[in-house]
Amino acid sequence: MAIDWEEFLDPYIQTVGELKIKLRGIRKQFRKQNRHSPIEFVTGRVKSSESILEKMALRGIKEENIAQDLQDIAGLRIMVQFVDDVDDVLELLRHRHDMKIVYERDYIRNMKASGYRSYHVVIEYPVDTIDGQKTVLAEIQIRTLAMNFWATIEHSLNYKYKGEFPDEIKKRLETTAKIALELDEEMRKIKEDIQEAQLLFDPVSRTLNDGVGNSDDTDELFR
Ligand code: 0O2
Ligand code: 0O2
Repeated sequence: MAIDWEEFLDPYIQTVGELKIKLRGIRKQFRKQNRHSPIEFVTGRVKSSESILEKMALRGIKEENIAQDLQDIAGLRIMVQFVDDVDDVLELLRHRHDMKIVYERDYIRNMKASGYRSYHVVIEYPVDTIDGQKTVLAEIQIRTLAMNFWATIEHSLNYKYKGEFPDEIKKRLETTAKIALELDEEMRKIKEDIQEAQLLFDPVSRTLNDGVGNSDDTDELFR
């Protein structure tokens, strides 16, 4: 029996649309309060029927099992500035009442052999349709800008090589993954050092700034 793709994908399209608005809304709320947002930006996509069929064939997934076995038909990506922000985003997601986390895959602490790093959560998300409520699975990938930079480029190169990188390229990609990891670590340290310095000097600078009118130039990152 052929799948009616439009009917099948509709709830996923709705899910991605709703989640993009909700997750971008979190960023807006932080910004309004002049607080550092753990979310930098959000993207989302629905897997195409061609990619679904390809993955089904690759993994031997039967038609009746796609909704359960293919967890990233609805895919959201949350980009963050610092590695620590990943935990803050996870906390935010865990406390929400409109979704339920069902799986977590931590490829940040457990980097993939390719060099890929990201934190994946699979959620159950209920969508209201005119035919009633339907719960679908969606995958949210949480990653820093450096992880995203690496994964985006590796993914596009992968496409060219159809997943079969020559050994030399594989090695160089592993090296760049290590550089991205070091970049994240160095950025984390810089942030910590600046925060520490601010804690030490802030009372004085505030006193100095009093009446001068420039006491409000602290970056939102450190509020
Ligand atoms: P703005 O004003 O750019 O912040 P849509 O749902 O129509 O808004 P669409 O077409 O589905 O977006 O695209 P997608 O791929 O889901 O998301 C694109 C959003 O991610 C856009 O933001 C891009 O600006 C943002 N984006 C993509 N790459 C980067 C990046 O490297 N840095 C930053 N800061 N943002 C990026 P918006 O929400 O459309 O609005
Ligand atoms: P897309 O939509 O093109 O990104 P598997 O799919 O076999 O790797 P699993 O358990 O289904 O494994 O899912 P997993 O590993 O939690 O997440 C798979 C998704 O993570 C991939 O989606 C990629 O988006 C991302 N990913 C995983 N490994 C890599 C990697 O080595 N490089 C890059 N760039 N991304 C990776 P898809 O299905 O490949 O499709």
